[in-house]
Amino acid sequence: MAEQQQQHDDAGAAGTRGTGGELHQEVRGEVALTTAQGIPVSDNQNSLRAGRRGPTLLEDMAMREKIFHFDHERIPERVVHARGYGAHGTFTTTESLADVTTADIFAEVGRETEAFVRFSTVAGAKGSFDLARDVRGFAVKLYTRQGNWDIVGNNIPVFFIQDAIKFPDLVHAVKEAPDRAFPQAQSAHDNFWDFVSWMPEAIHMTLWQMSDRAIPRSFRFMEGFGVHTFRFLDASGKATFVKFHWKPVQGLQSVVWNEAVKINGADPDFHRRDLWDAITSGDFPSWDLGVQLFDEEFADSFEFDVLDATKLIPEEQVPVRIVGRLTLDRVVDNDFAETEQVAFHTGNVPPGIDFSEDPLLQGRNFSYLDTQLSRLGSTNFTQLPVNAPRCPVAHFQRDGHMQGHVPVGRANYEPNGWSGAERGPRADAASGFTSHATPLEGATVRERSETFADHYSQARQFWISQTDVEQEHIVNAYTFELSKCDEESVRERIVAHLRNVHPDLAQGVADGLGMELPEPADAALEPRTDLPASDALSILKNGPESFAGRKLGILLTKGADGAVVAAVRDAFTAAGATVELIAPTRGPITLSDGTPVTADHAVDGGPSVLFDAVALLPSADGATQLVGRSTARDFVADAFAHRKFIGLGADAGPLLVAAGVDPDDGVLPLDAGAAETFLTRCGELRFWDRDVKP
Ligand code: HDD
Repeated sequence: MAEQQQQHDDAGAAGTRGTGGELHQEVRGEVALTTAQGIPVSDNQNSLRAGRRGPTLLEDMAMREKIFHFDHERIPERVVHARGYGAHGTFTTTESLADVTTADIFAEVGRETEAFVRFSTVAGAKGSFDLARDVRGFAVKLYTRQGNWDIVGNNIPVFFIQDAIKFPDLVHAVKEAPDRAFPQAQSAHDNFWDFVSWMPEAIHMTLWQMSDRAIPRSFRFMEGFGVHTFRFLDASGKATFVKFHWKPVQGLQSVVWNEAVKINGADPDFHRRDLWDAITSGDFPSWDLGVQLFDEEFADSFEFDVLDATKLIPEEQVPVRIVGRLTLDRVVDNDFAETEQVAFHTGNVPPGIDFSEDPLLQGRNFSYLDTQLSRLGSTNFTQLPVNAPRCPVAHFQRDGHMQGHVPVGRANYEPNGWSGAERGPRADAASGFTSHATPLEGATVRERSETFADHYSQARQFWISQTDVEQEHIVNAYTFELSKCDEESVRERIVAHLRNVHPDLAQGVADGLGMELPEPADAALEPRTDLPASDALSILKNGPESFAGRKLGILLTKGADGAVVAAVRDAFTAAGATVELIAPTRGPITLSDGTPVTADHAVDGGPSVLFDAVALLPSADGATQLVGRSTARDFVADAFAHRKFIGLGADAGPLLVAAGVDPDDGVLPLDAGAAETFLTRCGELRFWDRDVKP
């Protein structure tokens, strides 16, 4: 059977993997089309009918089976994180953690563990656009030798709420309103901000959400966080608290809001296309796994409760220790089979890792397993190839819809008196999963510890850790979102909370909205003003060191200087960047030196928002031609407004003038000799000193 399966898999692109089928049938050297029952099909164009112009016959089982299957192709989308994109990879352990955990994955340096990652937005439907202002999901499945370990995280290290009982309210509030069914994939509406205004614990997270973290340039350029405090357990059962971080080797990068809005129109699949292109071109993205380890003593002395998911532990207080690297190197074969059917669960932890009492995590541990039944329709979803552990599985769970295993033997219960193969598996206290022996006390209550009561101090810490540009973006984002709220009282209540965060933030937003500053909101605990800034919280302080992995767009025309185009292309490509050409049409054109080139985009379909930097290299005639096209003028004006570096060819001047651009130090003259200098400047990604308001 195993051999037959292998042959089956080898059948090629037209084949299917992992269905347990037999050898494909062949016809004239090609794979024969069959029904799902394996019956060869003679005609896939015409249904069986009574006479050439007569009605179709019920007897046409091939047609009925085909349409039956099609009618049921869709499954319910995820109730949150519906829009996502997945890829395969490998996690390599670079530092042993054998001193603090028995988890096999950290037992020795060099251990490789297969991985699957799904990135997502939270609020939008499966078909929504990629650059919504939203939190990004960062869910990692590690197929360890002791079973699957899922780190179901986000690209933001804190969460909106402290208790899972509020999750349905949060999600209802952010999704489209139930009566009108809009707005889609965004938080800029009354319901969301109304909810937040009654939930001061959410304010810290909204600072992150209104920062550029919520409009990442790519999945490749964002961090991931496990959010909660977990426990590592050593062989003696001793616990060490741990928080998980994924740090992109590519550095952090976001787009600006005006750009995000335009990208959503120009390429709604911007993020998934980026990941697909990077992996298929061999530019494999990597993240370092970091752990913050701390003990009870630290937890007791820390200013906030380590069980409160609306708080983080600054890296300056507990450094992030890098212990492994995750590299994504394979796109999926099939989006539905893998990315849509992958099922993550915070409860999936191998021996050596355990939960904390974080009330958000505790609720999640119920929700994830539960939701898979609605979504995947059977308790047997663990048998799907993307979900199946790579280590042996042996249990007495039996039957259920779509049971794909054929258990042998008599025993389906334990203990039993059978022997040998009949006996079945047994639990083992020494090697099996154990839970931390946490001393617990107290009566049953519906109360929150007062250690969860400070809702503003870390929000302020986040604010003061940002650069001026980042603060400006946060003010603009709150202003934009609240300006979409029709209810004046909602705007007032939010600004009242912001007064407890920082006066500059509150004033900036109030000015942007054209309103008087309201009184500060009542605070359960007086906000602290003594927390120091933390550089790790800023994107711009943690940017990349080069233009590698980024994309340059060259706007050119027939007769463009071939030597300059070649020099720029060579320099950027050698530095690990991608170069794409934009021309008036996609058809082949000839450069000044006779080189034929084919554009990757026609100018109407390749706006500058798709690129990290642009070069304007038209011929003199071409520049005159482009001046007359609004899309070419927008190309230049947007690149300038989004503070991108612009390489200016000798004949491109008229284009700048037509776009209304007054060149500054971020607009660099570009000839063949200047390609390297231009590349180095582009490594800064944006010319933030540019004085523009998009
Ligand atoms: Fe959740 C999906 C991350 C709180 C209930 N969540 C989901 C996904 C991610 C997160 C990345 C997508 C997984 C995938 O790609 O398939 N969720 C988080 C984080 C949270 C969080 C970082 C807070 C720290 N979630 C949270 C709570 C609950 C849920 C408090 C419920 C009480 N989340 C779900 C869910 C989903 C889900 C309903 C939808 C689809 C799925 O699980 O498989 O169970």
